[in-house]
Amino acid sequence: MKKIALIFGITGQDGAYLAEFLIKKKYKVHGVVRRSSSFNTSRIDHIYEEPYKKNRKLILHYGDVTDSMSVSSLIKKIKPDEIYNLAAQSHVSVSFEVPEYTASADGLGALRILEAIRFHRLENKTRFYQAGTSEMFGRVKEIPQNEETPFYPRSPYGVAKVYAHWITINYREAYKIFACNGILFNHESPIRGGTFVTKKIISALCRIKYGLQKTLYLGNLDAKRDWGHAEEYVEAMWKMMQKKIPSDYVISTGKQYSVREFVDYVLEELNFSFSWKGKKLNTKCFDERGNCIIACNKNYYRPLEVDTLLGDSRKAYRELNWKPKKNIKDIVKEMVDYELKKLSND
Ligand code: NAP
Ligand code: F7E
Repeated sequence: MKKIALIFGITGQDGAYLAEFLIKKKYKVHGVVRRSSSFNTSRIDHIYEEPYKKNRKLILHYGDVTDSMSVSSLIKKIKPDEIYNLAAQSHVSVSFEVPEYTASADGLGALRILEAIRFHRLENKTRFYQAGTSEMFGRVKEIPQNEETPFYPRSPYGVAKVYAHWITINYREAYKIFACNGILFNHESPIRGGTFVTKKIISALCRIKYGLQKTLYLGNLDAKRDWGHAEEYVEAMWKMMQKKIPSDYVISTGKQYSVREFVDYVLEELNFSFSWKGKKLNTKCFDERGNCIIACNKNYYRPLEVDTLLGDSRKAYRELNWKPKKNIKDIVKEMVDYELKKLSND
């Protein structure tokens, strides 16, 4: 019998990689897609199968984690072996603008799924993965951060995810559901959303290189992040779900770089000669002809910042035999190559 997985958030970066990964592992994958007036399935179009096809490996359903009825009826109908809750309003900055929606989708979304598992008496069948985040550490209490580090979230996004984290543990302890939290640090890829800083930097600098754009505007260049590769991180999610006993795991590389250092790597990859001038909001970067190619703008600063994140994934290494393989330069190169190829095809 094939295992059945249900992915909430299948159209996102991680959802797409996870669906591909599970299909390769011979799962039957069900995915939940939000109805949208424009197409939102570009990341999974290559694995999409028409509904009239028999024995499909991938089946899509409309639904939304803010809508209990759709969550509950899908879980009742599909009776999955594994549920991955990747659905979220995942942009930290946007969460300050839509805090209530973020709380409902990112916080209560997890509860709605867990409650459906319990209500339909699937506690002994259905395993649950919650997409937790390093943003829960926020104003960090220790460096590096591990599974024991206390949370201090700094955004409505982080706060909502802390709720989801604890409700997952609560349902694990109260109802013995196999439920685990992945506490994932930033992870990127060529299919990363365009408004996250890595993809924004790479798309803009590639366009600047080819004379299609003049300047890239950014916010806080001093923030430090621990960046890994999304494809490797979805494997860690799956590994957590195969354990005998459910637990929570930090997934990270253990290396951190500032946003400015990330920019440097991209400029080097694109063979720019460049020089930085100024400080904080007045920081600018110039190319060899004296053109200002990067400037800061206060609109891209957040009401509160998470200054530094650095993960300690020794537990994942020990218990899951999981370790990241790609480093920051590999990630930058892969994303730059993808972007340049896209530009040359446009
Ligand atoms: P993403 O690209 O923004 O994808 C989010 C997914 O959630 C999309 O499929 C989105 O659908 C869906 N979604 C949003 N609101 C929904 C709702 N109300 N109901 C159902 N689906 C909804 O995010 P990602 O980078 O793949 O991240 C996956 C998960 O991991 C998220 O929960 C994120 O918060 C968490 N996380 C990400 C990182 C990271 O660095 N990438 C790190 C830690 C944790 P649409 O395509 O229609 O928008
Ligand atoms: O920002 C700074 C910004 O939006 C990274 C999500 O996947 O990872 C992600 O959240 C840093 C921040 O990611 C710009 O202030 C400077 O310090 O790429 P980001 P994030 O906020 O770390 C975590 C783990 C998640 O869980 C989230 O879902 O870069 N920054 N200038 C900027 N950030 C953006 N977006 N745009 C700028 O212009």
